[in-house]
Order: sequence, then structure tokens, then C-alpha cells
Amino acid sequence: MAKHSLTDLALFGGPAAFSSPVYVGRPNIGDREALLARLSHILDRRWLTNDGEFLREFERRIAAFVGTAHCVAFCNATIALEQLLEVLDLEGEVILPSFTFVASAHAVVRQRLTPVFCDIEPATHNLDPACVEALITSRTAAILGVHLWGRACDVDALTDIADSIGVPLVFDAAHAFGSTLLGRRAGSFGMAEVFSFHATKFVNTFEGGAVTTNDSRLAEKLRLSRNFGFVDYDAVATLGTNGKMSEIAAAMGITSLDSLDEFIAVNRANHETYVRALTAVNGIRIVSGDDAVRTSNLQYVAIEVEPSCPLSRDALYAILHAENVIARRYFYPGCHNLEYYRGRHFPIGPMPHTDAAAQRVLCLPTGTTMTTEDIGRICDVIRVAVEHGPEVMQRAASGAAIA
Ligand code: T4K
Repeated sequence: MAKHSLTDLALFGGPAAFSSPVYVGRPNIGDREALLARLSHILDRRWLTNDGEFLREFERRIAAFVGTAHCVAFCNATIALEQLLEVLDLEGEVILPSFTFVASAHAVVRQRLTPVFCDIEPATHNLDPACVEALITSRTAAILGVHLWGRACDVDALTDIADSIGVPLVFDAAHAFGSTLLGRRAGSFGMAEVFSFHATKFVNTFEGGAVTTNDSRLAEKLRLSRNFGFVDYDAVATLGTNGKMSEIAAAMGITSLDSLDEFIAVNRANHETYVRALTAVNGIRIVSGDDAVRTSNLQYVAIEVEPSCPLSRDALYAILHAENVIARRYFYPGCHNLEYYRGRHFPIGPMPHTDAAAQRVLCLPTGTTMTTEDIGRICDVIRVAVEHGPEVMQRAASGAAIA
């Protein structure tokens, strides 16, 4: 029999493997002609970076969209987060989730603050306010929430906690541009929020990030800090770095913003296709939200492979990769279990939900590069793999498949 797929899922009625890899995080490219026209404009103007026209336009549009007084764009979200923590002038501990991209934790440590890893709510994968409360000490300097998968944290509960001890509440909103909580846009919560516009984000600037805030002094400090602390040609008033966003990045950002509604509509349609196809698959849960409370831009399709599934998450991951579906185990194994953090004995609360999520979550491809047929095929791989998991794995173990 002809080999149809790398794991021979065809033997069990499954689809043929993808002939080339399909990836999580494929960038959305908006109107190419409009982007090229903007690039041409940049070259004509010979203004490539340092507070250029496109940067200003990008910042104005982000602030207006989010509903904040200020947006300060950066070269990426990691530097933006670091600079935000720096200008807040903190000392001590920052409570944050462990189930996040390592940049959230690194930003804290690189500012010589102590990360205190906190557990998450199992349904949303966001900081659990009750766990945050349990981790507060006299050294707590800030709370850093992460709106994971683009779904906003329990902002009210976290605000109450932060206010009750008088520390700033800030958000890593890297995933959450365009998302809402009770009608308010992410970016407008807490003292400040940080977006990522990395290539893998549905609105991208190649590399980029931004802080949004209503605090004018904070915004001013951030503007200085991203440009070496310069207040005038020859005057440096504060410590700073080079965190600037280039014109080419801002041009890409503006072009992305022009297609925002289309990108979200595509993500929504893709998500619905996944939900329809996977709901009946034994032990697969799609991480979703209650749209009446919080909407997501749906740039991540995260599934949980639950204990009731006949196949482990890692076995499904191996099968998907063998089928050329490059799913990702975001955010395995959780920051507190990464080699760098494990050896340093930072404070940590009980982590049952973080550890469970880290063992169960898989992110699947979405975005404008994916067709409905592609997604149907990925879901067929998952369905057949789950239905025939033990046999597929047995063949794999005997060397018959998964080359
Ligand atoms: N906070 C949170 C919660 C975050 O998730 C992130 C970043 C940050 C903060 C920091 O934001 P930035 O400083 O990056 O602005 C990727 C992204 O690089 C990272 O931005 C993102 N989160 C993270 C979740 O995903 P990796 O290590 O997975 O990258 P990589 O190279 O493996 O690429 C991811 C996938 O995207 C692959 O399947 C390939 C595909 N890809 C990637 C790029 C860059 C493309 O198809 N084309 C491309 O150009 O981190």
C-alpha cells in the first residue's frame, strides 16, 4: 500500500500528510502594495527611524483604538516590558504567572526584581487572583498579569488586590491587541499594558511592541527611556536604552492595522472550524472564553489534551509534527520549570493548574495563511490519531511509521 502520510494515518482512514510544513505563527501580511508604497515613502523621505512620521501615526492609531491617552512604541515587547518596569522604579518582588512566554519573567529578572511565580485559573489560563493574594509579602512591588491567548485577566479582582496594598498593576498584553473585557479594550487596564507586534502576532511590525497608558508622566519617562534618556540634542536626563521602533516597522504596523477587522474575522472563522471539528473528539478541549464577558482576537488556537484522551499531548504533538503540522507546546514546561529558573529558587506558589496546562496544551496553526480545508485536515489528523492512538504509536514504536 502506498504510504500516504508519515505516520500512516491513512491506514486508519486519516488524511494524507501535508507536503510542506504548516506552522503556528505564520505572519499575516496586509495590503502588500500599500506597504510597498509606504516603504518607498520612507526611502524618499530619508527618515528611517528615531521618532518618524509613521511611528507617530502608528502610536496615534493604537492609542485611539485602545482608548488610552498615550501609546509609546518600542522595538519589541520584551524591551517595552523591561523599560516599563524600569521607569516604575520598583524594588522587590513582582507576582506573575509561570504559564507565559519566558519574556514576561525575563523582563522582571533583568530589572533585578524577584519574580514570584503564581498559579493560573484552569479555564482561562490567566493569573488566579486568590493565588496572587496568597503570595503577597511586604516585598511585593507590583503585579504583572498576562492576558494569555488574548483573553483578558480578571482585571477587577487584580485591581482590588493591587490597590489594597498600594502597588502598580501592569499587564503583559502581548497576545491581546484587539481583545475586550466587558466592552473595554485590552490596553486600557491597570497602570499600563504592553502589546507585542512581533511577526507571529496577528497585527505585526516585523518586530515591535508598545506600552499604552493614561499616565502622562509614565508615558514621558518611557519616551525618554527608549531613546537613551535624551531630552535635547546634548542633554541626557535619565538612564535609557535604544528601544526605538523603526519607520519600516511602523509602516508594517499601519498596514496591519488597516486589515485588523479582516484578520480578526479570519481568526474567528478558523476558530469556529476547529471548534466544530474537535468538539466531539474524546479528551480534546479547545480553550475558549465567554464572549459576553471577554472577546479574544483568537490569534492562538490552544487545545488541551485532557487526561481522558487516549493519547498523551506529547504523542499527539509527535504525530502532528510527523504529519507536517508544526503545532507548539506553548508554554511548556512553565517558566518555573525552565532550566534557568529552576536553579534559582525564586519564590513560587503551588502550581497544580500551571503544571497541568504545561502538560496538556498544544497550539494549532491559524491566521490568514490557513484555509478551511487545511484546518479540516489538521482536525482529521487529530481525530484519527486520538481514535487510533495506541495503534498509531505502536506502529511508530516498531519503526513502521514516524520516520
Ligand atoms: N509576553 C508574551 C506573553 C509573549 O508571548 C511574548 C512573545 C512576549 C511577551 C515578548 O514579545 P516580543 O518581545 O517577541 O515582541 C514566538 C515569538 O517570537 C514571540 O514573540 C511570542 N511571544 C512567542 C509566543 O512565539 P518562538 O520562540 O515560538 O518563535 P519561533 O521562531 O519558534 O516562531 C514561532 C512560529 O512562527 C514558528 O512556527 C514559525 C513561525 N514564524 C515565525 C516567524 C518569526 C513564521 O512563520 N514566520 C516568521 O517570520 O517565539
